[in-house]
Amino acid sequence: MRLNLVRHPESPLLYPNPLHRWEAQNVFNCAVTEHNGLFHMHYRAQGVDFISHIGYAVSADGLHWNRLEQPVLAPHNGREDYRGVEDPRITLLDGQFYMTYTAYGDSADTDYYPMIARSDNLITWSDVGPLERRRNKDHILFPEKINGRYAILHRRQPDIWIGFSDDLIHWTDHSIILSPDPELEWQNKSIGSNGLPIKTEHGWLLFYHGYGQKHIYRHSIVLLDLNDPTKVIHRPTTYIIEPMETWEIRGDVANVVFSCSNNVVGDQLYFYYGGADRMIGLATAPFADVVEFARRGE
Ligand code: BMA
Repeated sequence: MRLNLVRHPESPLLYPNPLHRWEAQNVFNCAVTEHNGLFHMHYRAQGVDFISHIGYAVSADGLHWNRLEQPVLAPHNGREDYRGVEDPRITLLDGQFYMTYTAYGDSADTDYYPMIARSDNLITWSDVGPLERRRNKDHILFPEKINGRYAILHRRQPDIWIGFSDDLIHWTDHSIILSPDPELEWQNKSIGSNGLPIKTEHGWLLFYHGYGQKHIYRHSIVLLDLNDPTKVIHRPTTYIIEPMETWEIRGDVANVVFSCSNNVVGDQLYFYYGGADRMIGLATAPFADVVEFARRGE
């Protein structure tokens, strides 16, 4: 069995806004959080200076969005002044919202850091700290503790790692859970996690992206053990979405679909993604098919 996500007819949903300097050039990789009957979107945006900010939009249906005039997260740590803050992913954990984002500096030794921030209201954020002080990104917190400890997925290139913590500040016991499959041309150079892992009775559904020599970003799913997510239960070899539309093939970075958000909305999967690092799109699939693919897909 294979799975092909279907583009929503109203997609792309969000475009750059030339009236706002900070989001005039590109709006792309976003996290969508469904909470108290509303959809909240945090998205990466770039202005003509290409410094990334995190913007916020709200929606009643997950399709039509109203944005704030100002970003909710701007470079604020000195080291991010060069490239900014990127790729938000959001987890509701212990009654608070956590945003994991990439802080992109310019010096060769720091380059980019994996950051964690906290919020009560999804608008004002304060930093908890970096997951670690080394090149790392594509990090996302699990929505609950696992065996009494916080758990986080992250990416020390080219692999997907997991780490654990008692306090969200000190992270230990890091190990690789998934490496690029050398047999699969579409992902044999690098892989990384997408959005929040989804808990099912069969295990954690982890959406991940990968690319090969041609640098085309594609996505698939892997099923992880519920109590021990270092264990892979099933790993289909096919992908579920690849760049096809003009705005996914041509944009700021060619041939990219990149997701930080995989939501279950009713009985559907809502897979929000950036197209060619320029616009925001949505693809869907019946969630039952997604689970079946994760369990037994080719
Ligand atoms: C990754 C991240 C994403 C981006 C992708 C494709 O490394 O920087 O934000 O969408 O590259 O350019």
